[in-house]
Amino acid sequence: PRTIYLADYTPFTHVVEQVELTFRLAPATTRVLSKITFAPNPESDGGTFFLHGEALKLISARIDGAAVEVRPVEGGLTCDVPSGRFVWEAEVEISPESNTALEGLYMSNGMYCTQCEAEGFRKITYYPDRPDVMAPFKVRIEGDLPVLLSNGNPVAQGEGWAEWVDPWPKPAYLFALVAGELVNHLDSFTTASGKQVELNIWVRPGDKDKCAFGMDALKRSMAWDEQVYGREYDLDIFNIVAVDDFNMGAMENKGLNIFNSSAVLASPETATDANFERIEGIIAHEYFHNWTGNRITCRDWFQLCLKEGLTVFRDQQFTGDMRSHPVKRISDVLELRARQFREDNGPLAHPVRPESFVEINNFYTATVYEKGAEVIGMLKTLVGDTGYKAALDLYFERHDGDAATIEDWLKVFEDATGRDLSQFKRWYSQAGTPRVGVEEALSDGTYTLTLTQATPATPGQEVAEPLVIPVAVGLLSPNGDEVVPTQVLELTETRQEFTFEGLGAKPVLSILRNFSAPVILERDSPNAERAFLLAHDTDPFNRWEAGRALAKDVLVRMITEDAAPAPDYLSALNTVARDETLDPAFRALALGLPSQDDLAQTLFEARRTPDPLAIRRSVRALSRAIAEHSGETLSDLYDDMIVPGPYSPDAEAAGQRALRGAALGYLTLVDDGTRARAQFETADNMTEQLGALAALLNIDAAESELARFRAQWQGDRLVMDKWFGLQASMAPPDQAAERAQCLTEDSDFDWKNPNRFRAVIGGLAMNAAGFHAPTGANYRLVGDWLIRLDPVNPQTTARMTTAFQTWRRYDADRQGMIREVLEKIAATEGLSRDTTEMVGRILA
Ligand code: BAL
Ligand code: ZN
Repeated sequence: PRTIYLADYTPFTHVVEQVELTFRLAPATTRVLSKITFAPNPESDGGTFFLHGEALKLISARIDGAAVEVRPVEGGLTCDVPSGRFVWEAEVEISPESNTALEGLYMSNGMYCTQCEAEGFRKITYYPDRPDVMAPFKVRIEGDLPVLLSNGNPVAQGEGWAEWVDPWPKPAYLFALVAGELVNHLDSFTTASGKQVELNIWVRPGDKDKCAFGMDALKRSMAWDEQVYGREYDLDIFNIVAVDDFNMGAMENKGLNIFNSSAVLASPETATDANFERIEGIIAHEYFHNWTGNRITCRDWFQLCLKEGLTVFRDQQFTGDMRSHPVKRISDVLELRARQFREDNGPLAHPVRPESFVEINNFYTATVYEKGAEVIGMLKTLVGDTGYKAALDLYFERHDGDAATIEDWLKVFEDATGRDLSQFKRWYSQAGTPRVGVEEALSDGTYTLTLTQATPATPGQEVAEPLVIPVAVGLLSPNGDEVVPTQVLELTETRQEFTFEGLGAKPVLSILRNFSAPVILERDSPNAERAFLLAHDTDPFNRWEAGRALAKDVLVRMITEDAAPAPDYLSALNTVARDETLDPAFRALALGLPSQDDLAQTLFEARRTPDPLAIRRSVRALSRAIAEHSGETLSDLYDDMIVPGPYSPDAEAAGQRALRGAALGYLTLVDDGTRARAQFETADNMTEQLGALAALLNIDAAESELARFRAQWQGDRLVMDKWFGLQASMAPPDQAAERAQCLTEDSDFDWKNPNRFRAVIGGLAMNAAGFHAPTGANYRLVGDWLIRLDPVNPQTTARMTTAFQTWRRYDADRQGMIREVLEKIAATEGLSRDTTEMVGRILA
């Protein structure tokens, strides 16, 4: 397959002035008629006219009304064109019903829908399918279905047809069409300038009672973007559609967002608190793209982080404002470490703005999204709130209607704040997680902090340059008072000293407050200091972080030295759990232990080969010790944290349920599941029902509850995904292979549905000790399923190869077995470009 390079960017030969599309829908033989006005692009040096097109049956092509002879070339066609403006007309035939890749126009449960980002539009018709070609679209849909939707505003409709006009020029990746037997949850929103906008969430008839929360989240998102970023909505109507078969979470098509049903449908009975929060965040994310992504889009796909990093940053701010900033920050850092650090410290490491790719779908990654958001967070920290606001105002003013680049983005910050960002820009081009070292000294009242930085080599980047790292620090006196409030140190060199005057005694350092940069701190502070910070730090993130560092230290000693759970840690944790001045959601997070994957990576970095079974044993032993040590506290919490009244997904109630659920998880280890069984019986919401089921699965005593859960929820696809996912991810190591096999043979294992495939195969890959069971049976099972899925859905297959990205951490036997599986996948005849690239990079 061909590699594409950022350095090779050239503008398209033409501009598109207008696009008119007519769809005559039929499952196997949809006809797409296009009429596109092209004019020479003054910014192009010329070249051959080329249109992308894949899997299209060309019926006819005309230029200015006359038949034209086209020449098929790889990935599309060329033809001779007039030197000035001309009108291209084509008719093609496509087969939505046989499109299992879920890219382009496809069918899901009888409904037509599209997914065009990144390069799916070329499967709909011939077109310059690149984000820097923006045009207004007019769309006519003909089909025997009651609901026919596209982008923009509806302009005319009749029996079996509808016409839509989108006045805002957009790239083809934002095109969308939906047609089906759908019902709508209808609402409206009045913008700050008084414009009335019709809002709809379109779903299958049985799902109408699961839209209210999503609609409320949408209205809150619209209001928030006006208040915080001054961004108003710009069409008469905003439609959201829920689709069962979808590769991603959701898609921000202009005026017609298409959602994986798991990312929008929710009712108290079927969705957990975590689902509600995720839905709120994704609705906001897609809505915010209307400005950061749609009105200002990306020049080329290398600039993906321009819209994704910024939009993730915006949705994180939104969730923080809606809920709790410290809790959101801790959750985001947990995710960042679990997914992005894992990526950044392995064979798939790549810069936030990659410089080459084979298949762009492989770069919708935690690095582009989450590290992309961290980079924006650092920029905001460095220029301050006022500088950030001035830069964003300038960005919208200067680039509205543009297909922009990271250079454009950084330039608005430079122009608005006067700051030179040339060194900061390295965050976009340099992969790998920087390590920051810390040394402290106190002499004559002067406290000196020496910080160092180093970034390990990553694929294709042997030598890393120093970055601009904002390190937020505060100093506490030994009695817990803050002697130096938070200040941001700018670490720009490989080694740098910072001094603080007038300190009588050695202060306690609270460093990297609020996780001010996506780095790994290399600092072996004494556990007494960590316990002090856990009890006293004024920065909530670092309070949590101190507890986490303590837990990690205890666990590593248990794993490597067979140590007993440290009593100091147990009592510190107990104190936090009981502390009623702390938000229950925060306490729930504090009660969580580092993941088994996190521990495996920690051991690997300490040059020890992680043994997944030993890690699991120690985590379970520590959990049990916590349950025994804090039995009374946990039992009190379990009794006290009952939320009165009907279920509400709000942050406060969810936080109480989270703390109660954490307590239940521990208590179940020592009460034989009595409480969990009772909770399972009486739960009136999915958070409590699923929490009880998971607690019972954790002690391998959920047989009867699993059967009853299934009988109750058989007809609900999203809930059944939970049933599959929990079993795959929680099976004990010696049973994981057998259970996974059993789940894949289940009559409800609809493997072509990405949610279901991810629940089982992805769930198994997340079951650290189970996946790495010494026989290697699960490696082979996952490998064989990836080989089977690849011709059906390359995008989801390629995404799931990441199950193997950490393979070099493990012992020679496991590495050998994984290598064999990866080589078998790589040797599969006709393997997709997507999966070929991923497996090649993992093996390299
Ligand atoms: N643009 C793809 C889905 C998302 O990031 O919103
Ligand atoms: Zn996005």
